[in-house]
Amino acid sequence: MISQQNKDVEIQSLFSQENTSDTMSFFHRYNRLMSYYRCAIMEIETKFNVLNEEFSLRFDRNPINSIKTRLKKPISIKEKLEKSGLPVTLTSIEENMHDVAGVRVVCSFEKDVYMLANALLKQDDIKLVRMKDYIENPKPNGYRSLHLIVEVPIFLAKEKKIMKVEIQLRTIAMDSWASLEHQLRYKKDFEFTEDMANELLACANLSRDLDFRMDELRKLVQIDDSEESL
Ligand code: 0O2
Repeated sequence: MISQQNKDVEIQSLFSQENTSDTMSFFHRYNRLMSYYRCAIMEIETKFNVLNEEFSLRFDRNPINSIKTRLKKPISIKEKLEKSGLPVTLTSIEENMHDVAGVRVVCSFEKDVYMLANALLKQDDIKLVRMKDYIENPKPNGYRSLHLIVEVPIFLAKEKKIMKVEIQLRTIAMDSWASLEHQLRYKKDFEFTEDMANELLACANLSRDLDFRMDELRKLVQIDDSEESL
């Protein structure tokens, strides 16, 4: 088990560009920033849980299968900033990074992905920074998901902070494909071959067909649970 002290030393070495003459102050500021991101994750997760609850009450079904959240690890933050040639400092994290706080919403149907995204974006405290629709335009490797970068306010005792959160919305089929692809691509001591990439692309096409056919089934039993009727 890594002690808090070891963790602090590790973080300090990662952020060596930061003026760390006042070590305590640095850790305090780093932990405070991460705590703000955790609060932003909680805000977004609650918003999706509220939408799920409302939908469940009105239409007797849950559009959300699961919600996963994560805070980006210090080493991944450093690597991403360095890759973009940006300073590895706390100010730089706040100004340049938009995926320190991540929320992944897994839905039963493709239609629910868009319904939930639209319902969230209509909320007057949410500001859309960027949207990437990899469902409409899948990546060449077959990856599909709807990505949103949003700003959400968090209310502290004496101030309001606006924090960025990356939200990924996808179906169960898209999620299982992405999870398998991620495992294969990052597996150590293992060559990711062209054949495997081709097979993954074929699986992505199958998963798209599966989503389409599941949606046809949904339509057969569908009560009117379109977004407009909410
Ligand atoms: P992690 O650990 O999941 O956070 P940007 O974030 O804007 O600098 P980019 O590539 O424009 O970089 O962002 P994009 O396209 O919105 O994708 C960001 C995240 O989407 C990735 O985060 C992955 O989680 C996921 N993703 C994107 N493409 C793929 C893919 O081909 N396969 C899988 N499995 N996931 C993908 P990170 O930072 O890679 O990692």
